[in-house]
Amino acid sequence: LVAKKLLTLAIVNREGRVLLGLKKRGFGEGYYNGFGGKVEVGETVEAAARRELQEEAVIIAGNIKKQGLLTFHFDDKPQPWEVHVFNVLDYNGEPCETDEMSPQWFSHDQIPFDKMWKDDEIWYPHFLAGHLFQGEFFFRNTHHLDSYNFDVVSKL
Ligand code: 6U4
Ligand code: NA
Ligand code: NA
Repeated sequence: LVAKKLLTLAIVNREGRVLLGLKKRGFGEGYYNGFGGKVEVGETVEAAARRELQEEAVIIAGNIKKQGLLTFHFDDKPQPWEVHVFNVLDYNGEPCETDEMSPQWFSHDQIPFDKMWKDDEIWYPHFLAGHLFQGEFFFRNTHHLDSYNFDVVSKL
């Protein structure tokens, strides 16, 4: 049995703009993405989302809402990744650059999908519309999206 690896992804969404980070190192380097990472042992998924946002963007989340559950299969990794996507409705502090991420605001109609993971253009419109969603994505050679399933759902 191969357990899934649990990760978080937090997207600050305020006043018609989203806060994304240009990832400076590690998995997804060179891509814009929300903030997040691996859930640690003994930690809830929501606590992990808050911690990663603080570590990577130096802001403290207020109200956050879980909106998506995405599963990524990679032909070159044994474990699927289960990524819990959160909408960060408010926060304290000022986004700052860290070792991992360089933060930048994008208006909803100017999200840089050409510099993001291939799945993002499929689910961001639903995220921005406030829908709850689930998806499963199959990647080859890390970056090539071979196939997917995606659904808007009534609960997660
Ligand atoms: P460490 O090892 O501590 O530096 P950590 O920050 O825990 O890493 P990281 O940065 O590797 O984890 O987590 C990957 C991040 O990328 C998570 O927020 C999930 C996100 N992610 C992974 N695949 C994605 C994809 N296809 N589309 C997307 N986000 C993805 O939008
Ligand atoms: Na991370
Ligand atoms: Na981490």
